Amino acid sequence: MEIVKGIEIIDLSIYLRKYNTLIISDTHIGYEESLNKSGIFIPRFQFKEIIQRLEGIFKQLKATTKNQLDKIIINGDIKHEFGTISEQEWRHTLQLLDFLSKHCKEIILIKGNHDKIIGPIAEKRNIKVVDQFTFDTILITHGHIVPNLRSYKTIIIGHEHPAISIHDTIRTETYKCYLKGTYKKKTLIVQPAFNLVTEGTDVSKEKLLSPFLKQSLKNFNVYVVAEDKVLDFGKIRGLIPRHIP
Ligand SMILES: [Mn+2]
Repeated sequence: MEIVKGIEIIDLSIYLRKYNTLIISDTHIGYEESLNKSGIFIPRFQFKEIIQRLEGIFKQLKATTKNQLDKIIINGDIKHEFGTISEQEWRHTLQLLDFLSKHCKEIILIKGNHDKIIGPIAEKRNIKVVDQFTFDTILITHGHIVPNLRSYKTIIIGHEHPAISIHDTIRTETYKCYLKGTYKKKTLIVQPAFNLVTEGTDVSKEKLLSPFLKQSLKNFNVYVVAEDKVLDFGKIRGLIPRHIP
């Protein structure tokens, strides 16, 4: 689904057709291990599911593009732990990078707030780590800080892990979602996390983290990712009028 001219959503990834580039964000590899360490016992299934989900995306891409991707950009927080690199993080992060490198010419890692010590992993595979990446008027940055926005027209961030609860008469379900709105008159796109352990932060209820989102979201558009479909749910304000300031 194209949400801005030239910017398409494929499941949990963004595809920039003109630049033949795929963007994913916030895989948070090692998240389960860190939950385990704090006494929360959940099985470690995430890595396998991330790979399966990516395989589905590459399959969808192949249907419309002939060539291999030029770039895959990971827009921050590829791994979870702040201060250390755990054994699982080392192993799975390298395996993920190796898997992605089979599908593109170049991988770019954008630094997230969890990526204080991503250097050693990136060096092992000769991968560039940058604070942000740009294509002409598009700025791609993690979203925990607002950099110099110059004359960019479109900003793509992750970091927030947006999700939204949908109510029907019987129950409430939470889905990962994209948000599209504005920030300082620029188009702002917030990408859901590729972390498959949790859906993320319910943007209609919870306090948001990103300085880009310290504003009213009522006019933001919501695109819900439900299984393998992306659905346009219109404006947040129409979805859950009582919760939005
Ligand atoms: Mn983050």
